[in-house]
Amino acid sequence: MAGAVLLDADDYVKDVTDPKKTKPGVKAVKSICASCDIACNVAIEVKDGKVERVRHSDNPMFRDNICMKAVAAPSGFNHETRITKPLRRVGERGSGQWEEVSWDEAMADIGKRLNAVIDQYGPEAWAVTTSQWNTGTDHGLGRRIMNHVGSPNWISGVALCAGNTAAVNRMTYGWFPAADIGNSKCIVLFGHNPKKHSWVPIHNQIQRAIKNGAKLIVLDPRKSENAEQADIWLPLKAGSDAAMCLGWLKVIFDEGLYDRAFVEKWTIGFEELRERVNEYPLERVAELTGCEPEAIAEAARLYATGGPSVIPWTPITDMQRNSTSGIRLQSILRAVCGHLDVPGGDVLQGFHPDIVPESDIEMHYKLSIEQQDKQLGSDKHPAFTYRGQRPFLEPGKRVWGREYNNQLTGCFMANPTETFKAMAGEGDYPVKAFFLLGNNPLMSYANMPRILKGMMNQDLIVAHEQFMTPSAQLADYILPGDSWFERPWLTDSFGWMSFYRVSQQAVEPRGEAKSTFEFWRQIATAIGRPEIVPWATIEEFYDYRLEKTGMGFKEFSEKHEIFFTKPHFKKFEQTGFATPSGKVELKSSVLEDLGFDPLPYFREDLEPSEEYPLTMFTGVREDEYFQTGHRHIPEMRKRCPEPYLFVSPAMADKYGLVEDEWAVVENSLAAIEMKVGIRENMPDDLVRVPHGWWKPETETGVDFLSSAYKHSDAMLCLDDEDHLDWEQGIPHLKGLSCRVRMLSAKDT
Ligand SMILES: Nc1nc2c(c(=O)[nH]1)N[C@H]1C(S)=C(S)[C@@H](COP(=O)(O)OP(=O)(O)OC[C@H]3O[C@@H](n4cnc5c(=O)[nH]c(N)nc54)[C@H](O)[C@@H]3O)O[C@H]1N2
Ligand SMILES: Nc1nc2c(c(=O)[nH]1)N[C@H]1C(S)=C(S)[C@@H](COP(=O)(O)OP(=O)(O)OC[C@H]3O[C@@H](n4cnc5c(=O)[nH]c(N)nc54)[C@H](O)[C@@H]3O)O[C@H]1N2
Ligand code: SF4
Ligand SMILES: [Mo]
Repeated sequence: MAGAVLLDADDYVKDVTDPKKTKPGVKAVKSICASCDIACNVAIEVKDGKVERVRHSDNPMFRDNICMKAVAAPSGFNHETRITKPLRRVGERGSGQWEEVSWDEAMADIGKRLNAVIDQYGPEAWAVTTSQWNTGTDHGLGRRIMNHVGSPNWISGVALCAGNTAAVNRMTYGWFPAADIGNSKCIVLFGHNPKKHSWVPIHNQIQRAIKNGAKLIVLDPRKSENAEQADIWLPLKAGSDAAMCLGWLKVIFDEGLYDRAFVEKWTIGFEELRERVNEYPLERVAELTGCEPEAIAEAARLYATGGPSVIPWTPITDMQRNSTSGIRLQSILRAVCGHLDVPGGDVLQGFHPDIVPESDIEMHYKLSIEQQDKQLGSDKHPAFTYRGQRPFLEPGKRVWGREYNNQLTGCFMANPTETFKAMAGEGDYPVKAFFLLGNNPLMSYANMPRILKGMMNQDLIVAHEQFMTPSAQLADYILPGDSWFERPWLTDSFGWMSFYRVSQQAVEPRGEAKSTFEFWRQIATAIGRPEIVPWATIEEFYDYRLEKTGMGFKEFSEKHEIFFTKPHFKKFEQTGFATPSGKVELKSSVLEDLGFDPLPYFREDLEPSEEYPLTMFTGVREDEYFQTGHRHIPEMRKRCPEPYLFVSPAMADKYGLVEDEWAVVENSLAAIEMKVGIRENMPDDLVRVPHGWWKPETETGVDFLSSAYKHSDAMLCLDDEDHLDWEQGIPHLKGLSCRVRMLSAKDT
């Protein structure tokens, strides 16, 4: 880590906010940062084909949206450890030894071996994991090829983050709404904690709304940065969000604070919901959540009457064993309080009328129903699979103009746990070929030991990556991925909102790095199906998508930084909702038909045991890193060199935990090592475990995995049925039992 300067976090962005500081001879290129998944518009300054610096956008609309990760990005992408040539495994899987090959050689072999797996086991034996946003240019092309070939087994980190929220929101009102934070009068954050260096645009929107008089309600067991600023802070128990929502509804119904006219005209199942909610009197909710009844009631009243209010999307309820109920309850609150599709509320945006969306590029209709039904997880946990989302095809067409509306890419996914079981030989059928693009799957789902077993059991693993991640270390081929400096980009806001933004290519790719667009184009050719991706270049592909605007990509990207139509509210008054009934389904017909409780409920939380008396959650993102990435960047690593667990002073006293010393966190699955951070704002019964730690500077190969065994939270994340949400089958990361002790000499 030599040479890195330790700056105050804000110093990184202070210097880059003044465009006058652009040096002579330097060209500023319009770009979108993809160093995390919120995609800020920024500018890249280029001289002699090299990136000089990343600074804020010239457009005043985006001026404040930049964080230190963007400023440090050149250091990250120019790093000596970046993979710049295709690599082929030498020796056994996970040997850690590689030889350089050409793209052509790699593709020829990959195509042959993928076809062999498909011939022997069927197309469903090919699974892909990706995270659309990191790679930017995937644009649904992976899905398109899989749909043509016949595999439904696509998974992504969005199963634990926003993709699943989209799928579950559809069960209530047919589309996942986006919060109009800027015009809102009351903002409710369920744990979600955007900061100056963590999703800065959302942080800025919240700050502006507060300046304009909006109230802030924060639900968080820890006094987070947003909780500090809140008008009401509810320090609820980890994992109890759904119980809290039931309590809010109880107050709102009992006190008549809901929008009666909307409920009568636009909802079904109100009486049944009301009966269910009556099972949750405030005393019970207070016990389940650990919050004061009066504070719960006060927050509920403010949300219902202080509007227009928003409940912005939060990943916190995406990762709980009550996730489906939690997400459904948030959607029900929006609807019954009249905050749905109104200015300052949660808005159903739909598609942009003039641009071909990724939902169309994916061509899901090409995948036969027979193959769709083989999707792993469909039977046990169908909520976001083809089976669970099929009832929305006809309503989607009626309201939004197309059958397959793949919002946040989360509406037609296989279940990750079931996919890893199939890879490990523990499923209904084998998965034998696994592709990973811009995702570090070993560490970004639950139960890393089983993911490892599954990966070691593959005939073919192909990684499209920038760095030698623990997952890439297990591949047969690693193909070098380009960076967001090195490609143009047309983003469609995750297929969630109707606006598009553009990024221009600033510099040439390093070495032989290529985009995911190019990766998929070459894969289609390698398997003998070039017609599936008929565009020769990404610009040509964008030209096709933009045809209706009358502009090619070049002109479009020069003219526009953001492209949208005028917002239009209460569209449901013309079209109804995109649910089977056309109404807001407080009682979900789809969940009922799938054999689940159609009403939201609270499955009481897991009790800590004598052996594992503490409760932990994974989360509180570090400002310096995005997810499992960036630990190689010296400037960032110097600021945050080691993984830290957080405990309260009382917990530290009780268990003899010493600040800045190494401790062990363990549960029934594994034990990992973290340094101890004693934090006044932690409650006395809760441990914070950070996500995504490995050390790129340490030894590679399956025996070491660059210290991922030692530090990855995924080692501790359980995925037995007790720890999975019933409807979706996603794991409980907010309220796991564990114990903590100091690391002793015998551990090392
Ligand atoms: N156990 C556990 N799992 C989790 C979470 C958790 O807290 N705990 N959090 C969940 C959440 S909130 C999310 S959003 C997901 C995130 O899941 P992902 O967004 O998939 O994040 P990572 O798994 O860190 O994988 C990112 C990888 O992409 C690579 N990469 C970055 N940019 C590019 C690019 O342009 N091209 C290519 N080819 N590669 C690129 C990086 O080097 C990195 O290795 O994970 C979820 N999974
Ligand atoms: N710098 C940086 N910024 C990022 C990311 C990053 O990796 N680095 N990742 C991005 C991504 S993909 C995501 S999803 C977001 C995640 O970021 P956030 O949505 O802000 O989530 P976290 O930081 O994991 O945790 C937020 C809060 O949840 C609280 N919490 C823990 N358990 C519970 C619970 O059961 N209920 C409730 N209500 N609260 C709970 C914690 O105390 C914590 O204060 O950040 C994004 N921004
Ligand atoms: S918050 Fe930071 S890392 Fe994320 S997109 Fe914006 S500038 Fe990039
Ligand atoms: Mo996320």
